[in-house]
Formats: sequence, structure tokens, C-alpha cells
Amino acid sequence: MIIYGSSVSPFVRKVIAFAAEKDLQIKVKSIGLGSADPDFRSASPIGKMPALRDGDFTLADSSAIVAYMDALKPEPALIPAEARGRGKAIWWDEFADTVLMGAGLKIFFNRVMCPKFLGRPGDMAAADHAAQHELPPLLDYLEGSLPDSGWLVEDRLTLADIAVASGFPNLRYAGCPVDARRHPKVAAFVDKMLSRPSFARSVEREAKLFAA
Ligand SMILES: N[C@@H](CCC(=O)N[C@@H](CS)C(=O)NCC(=O)O)C(=O)O
Repeated sequence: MIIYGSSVSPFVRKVIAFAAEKDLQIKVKSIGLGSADPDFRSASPIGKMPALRDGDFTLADSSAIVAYMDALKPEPALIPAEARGRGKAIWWDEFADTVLMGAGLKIFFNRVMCPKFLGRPGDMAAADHAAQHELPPLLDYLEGSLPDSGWLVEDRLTLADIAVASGFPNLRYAGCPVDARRHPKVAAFVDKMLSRPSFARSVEREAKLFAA
């Protein structure tokens, strides 16, 4: 099974971590943003990473890909079967992909990607606004929602935890780590998740790219 993308993308990181937690063998074919690679393009109709190729089957979008993986290898079940657990796991995945990463990528893209990799200045005002005004209420919400077990759904590891954790390395690379004084539960959650081998391998590799 091939995954097209780069783990620097939180969406790709999510798929890589999900596959690792399932012990599914994948090969990551590294491609850049907006790549014209024809194999990638035929798997990703809108040109966004990640995309998947499994034999003659192709699929795009991280949420679609993890749903495919979960059905392909049901154990361990990372998408709950019980109605409430399932609904909540999908909610956290959606929250992570659109809202949390929406704010996080505004910070990462403008502070890091533009100057470091795209050769142009980022919109620092947009990044600062996201860091100061958009992100904190989202972390407040997460802080208030994290159960004492430290797992978002069913008191065990699910897609919810993987999806929510996936954007935090980008925040670290952009000089925006979680403030453990304001968000102690979130800080502990992020540390715990990013220390899992499913995340730690890619995070270790990426950290070298973003060292000052
Ligand atoms: N909803 C998609 C989002 C994927 C996405 O936005 N990927 C970005 C990288 S972080 C991308 O490939 N952007 C390239 C572009 O917009 O041309 C998913 O979950 O896979």
C-alpha cells in the first residue's frame, strides 16, 4: 500500500500514525505540495496529500483513507462501533482536520513554510492573529473536553486521539508549543501521543528539517 505525501503535513502524519497503530504495512512515496507526479495525481483528484494506492484502488483524503484502513484491518478497532463513540470519534477527526489544523496551518505555513521552503515571506499578521486569537479558544475547548483517562473517546486510543494529536508537531515547529500552565491536560495529551512510536518516528525525522 502506497501513501503519497510528506509527514510534514498533519493529514499525512495522521494516516502514517493510524497505519502504524494498526500495524499495517505502508510505503510512503514522498511528494511535495501540489506535486504534478502523475501517479499521485491519478490517486488524488484535487491534488492534495495524502492519497493512497492499494493495487488498482486509489483514494484521497486522510479521513477516507483511515476509514479504508480500519475496514481493511479491523483490529485494533480505532474507529468505535458503538453509536456514541463512533459519532464522537468522527467529530474529533472533523474538528482536528478543519478547525484545529485550519488555525495551526495558518501559523505553520506563514511562519515556517513560506520563508523556509517556498522562498517568500509569510503573512506574519495572519499567523500572529491565529496564534493569539484563533488557537487559544480551541485549546480551551480541548482542555475542557479531555477526560481524566487522557483519551478523547471510550477511554482508549482511537482515531480521535490520533487526528487531534497530528497537528501539534507543526505548532511546535512554528514556535507555538502548548502552554502547560493554561492547558495542562492538552500538554500532557500531546506529549503522550507524540511519544508513541507511531508518531515519534516521523516527528524525529522532521525535527531535523525544522531545527533553527
Ligand atoms: N481534507 C484533506 C486535506 C488535505 C490537505 O489540505 N493537504 C494539503 C497539505 S497539508 C495539500 O496537499 N495542499 C496542497 C494544495 O492545496 O494544493 C485531508 O484530510 O486529507
